[in-house]
Amino acid sequence: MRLPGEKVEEARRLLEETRFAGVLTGAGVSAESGVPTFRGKDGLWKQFRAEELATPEAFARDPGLVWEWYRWRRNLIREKEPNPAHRALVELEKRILERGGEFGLITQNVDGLHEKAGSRRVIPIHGNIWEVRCADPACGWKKVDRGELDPLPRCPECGGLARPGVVWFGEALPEEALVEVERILRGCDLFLVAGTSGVVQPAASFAWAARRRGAKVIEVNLVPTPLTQAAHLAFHGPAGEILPRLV
Ligand code: BV8
Ligand code: ZN
Repeated sequence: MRLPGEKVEEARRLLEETRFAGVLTGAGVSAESGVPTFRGKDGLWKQFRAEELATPEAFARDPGLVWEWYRWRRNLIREKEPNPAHRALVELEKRILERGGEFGLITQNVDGLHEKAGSRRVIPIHGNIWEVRCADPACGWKKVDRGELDPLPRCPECGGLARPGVVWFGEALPEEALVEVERILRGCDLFLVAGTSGVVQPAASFAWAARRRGAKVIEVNLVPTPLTQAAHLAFHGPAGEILPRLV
């Protein structure tokens, strides 16, 4: 059993030597900003179930209820600020790019806090809760709107229903995001997974894919997850404390 100090030293060495780092974040990275996670004890979905709300079927059945949940979440997180976990990832990106390395931050989070903290190479694979778009894909209207929304927002182009600009269960991830993810998984020599329960696919398979291609994997999460087995180094505790120590 390696002493924590040795583990920290080894993780720091990997972060200093990497030529191409990939990162995957989940709700745990935003937890210390006061953004509720999905499945933890204060989980968002405790009172709701994903199948009831974050699916096209739920929206077709009761768009008002689905919008009520997203408007509640938007109001809850609008004033939240990035925490030290987000800032450590901004610092990591800056250092790696400054020394001519490659960097990509894949996030499952839809709260926009990585961008708010200053991360540049962000790939939001599950969309953006601040984006509103036409529910009819043929229409194509969309807009980032951080304001208060109507109970049932309409598309100004075609008058149809608008929907949150996020990826629901059963929906494919954006093609351009998947292309970028593939480039990272193929090229990275280090893959850092932070604040995700490793349940949702396809994101939960990224660390395994990176490891299979020879990358070193580091996990930072409050508790062990199915991804702990994929990690060469796993740190269990708050990301807001651990990430700044590693970076
Ligand atoms: C797809 C956007 C195919 C919306 C989200 C079986 C049955 C049914 C479906 C499936 C199935 N098996 C696989 C599927 C597919 C499904 C899936 O994975 N289901 C799971 C539930 C089994 N996946 C999909 O449907 C995906 N699409 O597969 O499409 C396809 C292909 C082609 C054509 C058509 C279709 C789409 C998945 C995207 C769903 N959208 N979000 C919204 O936000 O409302 S997912 C949602 O979960 C969020 O994005 C969230 O980020 C994500 C993952 O959750 P986590 O981020 O990990 O958060 P969680 O709370 O779970 O964990 C937080 C962790 O942090 C915990 O471990 C906690 O301990 C830790 N933590 C807490 N505090 C801290 C901390 N760590 C560190 N520090 C702290 N302070
Ligand atoms: Zn429209």
